[in-house]
Amino acid sequence: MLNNLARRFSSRYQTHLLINNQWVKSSSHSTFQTINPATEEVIAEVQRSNEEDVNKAVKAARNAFDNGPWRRMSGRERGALLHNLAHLMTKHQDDLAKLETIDNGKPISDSKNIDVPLAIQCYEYYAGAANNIRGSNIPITGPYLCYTRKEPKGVAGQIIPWNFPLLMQSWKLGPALAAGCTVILKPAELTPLSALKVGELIVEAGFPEGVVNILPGYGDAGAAMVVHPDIDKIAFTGSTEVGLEIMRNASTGNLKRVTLELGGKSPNIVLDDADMDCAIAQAHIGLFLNQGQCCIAGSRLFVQESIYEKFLEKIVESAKTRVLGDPLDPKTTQGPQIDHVQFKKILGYITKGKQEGAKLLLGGNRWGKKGYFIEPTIFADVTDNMTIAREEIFGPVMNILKFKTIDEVIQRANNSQYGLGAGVHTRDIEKALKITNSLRTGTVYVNCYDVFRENTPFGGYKNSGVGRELGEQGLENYLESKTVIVKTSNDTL
Ligand code: TXE
Repeated sequence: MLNNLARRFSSRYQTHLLINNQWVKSSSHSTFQTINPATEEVIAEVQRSNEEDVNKAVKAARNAFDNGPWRRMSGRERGALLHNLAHLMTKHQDDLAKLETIDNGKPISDSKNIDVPLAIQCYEYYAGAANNIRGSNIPITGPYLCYTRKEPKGVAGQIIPWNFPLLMQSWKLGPALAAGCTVILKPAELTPLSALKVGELIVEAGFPEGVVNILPGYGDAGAAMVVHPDIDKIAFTGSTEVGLEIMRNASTGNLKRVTLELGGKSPNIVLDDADMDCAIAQAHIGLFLNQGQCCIAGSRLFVQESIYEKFLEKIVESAKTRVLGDPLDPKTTQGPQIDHVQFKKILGYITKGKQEGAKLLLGGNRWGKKGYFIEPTIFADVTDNMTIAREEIFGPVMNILKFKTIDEVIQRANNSQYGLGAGVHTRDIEKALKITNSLRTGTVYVNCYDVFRENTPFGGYKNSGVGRELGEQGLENYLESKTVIVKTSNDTL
């Protein structure tokens, strides 16, 4: 039985599976609840996909790829559909931002100014890129014409997380559709709502049947996609643990192409010659953005010895200015954590930090009585071997470590299983470049942090992932290269 809120919700928004451009119930007819993390209330009952639904969606996507009109569309025509989608998302931007905020808990000002516009820009970028896919002409020895064609990989299975639901959907769908693949996308069970709203807009934009299929559900549906022999490519963003499992299982049944974007423990390094106010502002964004639920969060903040005490004083003052509260209030800058599981996990890390001897300078507790809010928390005197310096906390918990020399900080920064991002703050370009070139991470920010652009590759070294998303490299993930050699007559030589 639906409660009143959920009933009202489902009269306005989709809560079903999208297969072949039809909104359908799950095969098992089972549902799951999605919760507003600020109020702990049920927002909606959503249909829960299982393996049978995955089979149906793959069949639709396979048929659309092999036989449908999609296959014969030009890049310009695919791009036009992506433009339609971007346009419809712009028209519905307020609704999308609100859905994102109630389902995920992120402040409405972030949903409006970060998530929604970046997602739209991603679709716009790939709308243009669709008409710019090309192979090359290769002069070879002998009477031959040789060229390469770039062709879509086929059916793509895409599994996304809950921290940036709309944005992660655009990073996955944009390049896949530009390339000409068909897609089965599984949003995270904690945040299915904005993905389903985009599904409505995809149908309205005019994408042919079976090109985009959306399966709300849990990890079991994702796991069924990973082993399905008719899926050609898997793209996943989520935990390193599940990423490793996907890598192991993706060759069951067929040899899937795999891209993974996983966890991190990114070092953010502040040298003693940095503009301190700027470094503090960037370190603040780098850690507290999205309640600390960012894969690239600068969660190991290394500060050079001679400015250490002053830096601590100032960054604590800055963290005190965070405004916790109702995420729908435009003044709020920090919302709740995504759910009870993450909330408890983060509080567990805070306890560990205290037990292992880190110095708690700020916060450390639950905030309020309802919702999964955690106070902005700052630990100083963190050492490399502490649990909070090694494991991904994924919450508003800043860990500050002291260092003396550049060589020392490079070695310590690289001493991690992860390699997603890093930051360097200094006025000295030589030092900035030395550190940048020595770090084994997919992105390095110099005197900034958390700058995301649709045309800029994003991804990790080491256990932070495989491959790069966004930009041209993101598109390549969905393309195969075919070499064509045509015999010509000797006269053409
Ligand atoms: O991730 P999961 P969770 C990290 C972060 C967080 C931790 C756990 O540290 O605390 O992961 O989060 C689907 N086969 N990140 O448990 O389980 C799942 O349904 C296929 C970092 O939420 O990895 C969801 O759609 N799919 C990260 C997606 O995987 C499976 C963002 C992510 O869920 C599956 C999120 C399986 N066996 C968490 N099991 C980032 N890189 O930004 C689950 N899923």
